Formats: sequence, C-alpha cells, structure tokens
Amino acid sequence: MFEKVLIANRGEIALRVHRACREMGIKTVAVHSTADASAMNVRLADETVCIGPPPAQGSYLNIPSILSAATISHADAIHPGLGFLAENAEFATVVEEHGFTWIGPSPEHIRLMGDKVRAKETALRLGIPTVPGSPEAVRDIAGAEEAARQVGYPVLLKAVAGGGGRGMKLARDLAELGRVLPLAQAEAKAAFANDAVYIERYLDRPRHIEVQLLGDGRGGVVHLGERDCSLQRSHQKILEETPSPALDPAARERLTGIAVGALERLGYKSAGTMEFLYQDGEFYFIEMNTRLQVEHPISEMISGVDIVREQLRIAAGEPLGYAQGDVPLRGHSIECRINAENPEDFRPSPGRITDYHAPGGLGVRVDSALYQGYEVPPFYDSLVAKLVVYGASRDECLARLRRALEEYVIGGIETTIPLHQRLIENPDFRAGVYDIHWLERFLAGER
Ligand code: MV4
Repeated sequence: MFEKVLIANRGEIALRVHRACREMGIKTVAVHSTADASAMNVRLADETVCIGPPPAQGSYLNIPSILSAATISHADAIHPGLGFLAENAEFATVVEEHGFTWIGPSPEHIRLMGDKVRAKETALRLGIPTVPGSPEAVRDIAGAEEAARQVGYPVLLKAVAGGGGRGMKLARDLAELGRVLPLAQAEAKAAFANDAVYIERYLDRPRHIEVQLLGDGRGGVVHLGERDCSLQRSHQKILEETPSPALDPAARERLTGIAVGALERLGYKSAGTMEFLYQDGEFYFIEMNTRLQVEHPISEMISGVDIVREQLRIAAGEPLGYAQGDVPLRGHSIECRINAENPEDFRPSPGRITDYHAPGGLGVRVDSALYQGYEVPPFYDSLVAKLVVYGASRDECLARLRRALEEYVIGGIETTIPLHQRLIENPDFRAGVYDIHWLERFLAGER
C-alpha cells in the first residue's frame, strides 16, 4: 500500500479522500491555493504545499505545480478527487510518466469515455442499450437532416466532447434543426474547443439513473446499486437517492446486469459510473463518468463499501477480493447537496461562517470541510456540505432527513437547507414520482 498520497483537490472531497487515507495508515499531502490556506483538509493533512493563486487555472488545474508538489513531498500516488483534473487523460498520463501512481482508471478509458460518440459506440458494442441517434458526429446540415430524419423528431444535438448537458440543443422539426445546428456547433467549440456535435432522439420525461461500479482491472467487477439523480436544476444535481423509487427488483437486476457485464468486458480498473436515462420502462446509456462522484456516499451507505478506500486498493494493485454476493444492498439513503447559495434565486453566497452546528445521531453523515470561523471563498464551486442520511426504508430515511435538516445550523452565509426542507414536504417527492424536469417545475410553481 502507498505510504503517502497527494490529494489534488479542495473542500469536502479533499477531506473525504484524506479520511480514507488516514484510516488506511497513509500520509496525505494537501495542495492548496492561497485562498484555501486555512481550509479544514489543509489543516488535517500531514503535509501541505501551496500551488498557486485562487483562480483554479493557476492552482488546482496547474499540472506542473501539482507534479512539483508531488516530487518535493515524495508522494507515491495522486488522487484527483472530482472535477478539476479528475477526467483529464493527459494529466493521468503525465502523473504516471513522472513515476507516481494515478488513483483512477487508465488514461485510455478516461479518453474513451470523454469522447461521447466513441463512448456510445463502445456501449453499443458491449450490448448496452443507447438512445437512437447518429452513429457519428454530423458534419453539416445535410448530414444533420439525414440523421434526424432517421431517428425521428424531436432530436437533441449534443457536443461530442461535452457531457453534463453543456451545449445541448433541442430541435422539434427540420426548420428548427437548421437554426440550432450552427448554435450547437459554436457553443461546443467555445466550451470544449471541438465543434463536433451528434444527434439523438429526444426523450421528453426521463429519469436520470446511474450505476456505481468498481472494477479491479483483473476480472473483479461489482456494482453498488443505482442512484436516482433526477432532481436537478440547470444540470446541477440537488438531491440524490438510492435505491431509485422508480425501479422494481426486475428492472434493477436488468440495469445492473447490463452495467456489470459491460465493465467486465472493458477491463475497467477503479470506480466508475454509468449514466442512463429511464423512460417508459426502458434504459438508455448516455455517458460514463470515469471518476469518483459527488453523490458516491449514498451508495456507501446502502452497501457498507468505502468507495475511496477501494480506489486506493485497486490503484495499489490489489484485487477486489469479494464478489457481488458479498455486497448485499440494504435500506435507503438520500444526499442533500448544501450549497453556499440563496435558496430561492441560487446566487452564490460566499463569506464567513459565524455559527456552525452539524447534525448527528444514528444514520446521519455529514461530508463537509466547514467549521465555525471558516471563510467560504468566492472562487470555486458552491457545494459546502453533503448531508447524507440512511434509513431501513425510504420512509424512515425521509423522517431522519427532516430531523437532520432541522438540526443543521450554518450561520453567516445563505445555504440551500431551506430549499431541501420545502422539497421533502412535497407530496410528489414523498411519493417518489419525479423526472428530470420536475424540480424546475417545482421551483417555478413556488414563485
Ligand atoms: C438527453 C435528454 C433527453 N434525450 N438525451 C443532459 C446531461 C447529459 N448528461 C445528458 N442530458 C440529457 N440527455 C436525450 N436523448 C435529456 C438530458 C437532460 C438531463 C439528463 C440527466 C439529468 C438532467 C437532465 C436535464 C436536462 C436534460
């Protein structure tokens, strides 16, 4: 096992990785920007290296700085956390070229899944159902029209280098396709430096359901069930739960079977997530994330598996050492993302934490780097805490979540806690009846 791991991230996820390392007897190196010098993960780390100024471009995305920090601290391995460089195949490559172990999937798998057309092509080859669409990028309007005619309107234009919904455009008919194709290409070029777009049949009211997977690259693959991530706004997830209230055991078996079979055939090594849209009883693969995800804790709660620990063990060359039957999934878990934002208009709310009291008790987990006196910097993602609750049933989980939200005190900044309190009282939410558009309608209806 590694002696020392450099954590190339910040905030709650850097703390999450630090915790797994310490429990395994591994020393940690925190790298941080000048804005994060007094962050909780930096205070707890065995060693710290300042890697640059507040804007991430100069620090958390600064590859030479991070590699220099790993060299001077004699780290054995680098964990990228999530966001920033976690899905940068070039970074994974240079980490290994410099003699450090990359705690993540192979650069080839990162690259493959980063290209959404190649990812879909691979999914088809592995027998995973995908949304009907153009088999490759469309070059021009003639190609787009031909593809759209074949899949049927309405269609969605997506960036080949995209993901997370940026640069998507809906076209209901031929005329609209002509108008939005150049817009989609221009947006793709601006956002991803690649103007290639592809076409898919538009699903109008799907749920977003993803499968958490672990592979050891030597034949061992398990899933930790699915997560329903349909409650989102502007492609930002707000609340996730597992199991999905929309799936019966047969549908779950089908979904996880598809995902595990595909991962085995890929020879995938590390933690990963396959994302699906689910509508009218059918699953459609959309993307695969080759990294740890924000919402990973709910899968840990129902499985008892420490996903970050497994990433570290797998990167160190250890086999999984257990099979699917050794990982029973029990109970229900929900994560509320607590952002430093106004709970009505979602404007960022950085600033000093004047009061802090986290909830506790049976079945309550808080992943957060907040503390009283901490100053939430304005430069980064507004996620400041994840409230993760477990219950034997969904009803028990909801009752515990209501109680935990009631206890949580974060003073000095605005947070999305009041939004979660309103959301969990809604009858549709309580019944588990929601799709990817539901939350935006709920918010519009509140105004
Ligand atoms: C879709 C879709 C409907 N039809 N593809 C958005 C993010 C990206 N991962 C894929 N996305 C979508 N792809 C087809 N063919 C609707 C979405 C979508 C969405 C998906 C998951 C979670 C939230 C979403 C919000 C809006 C649109």
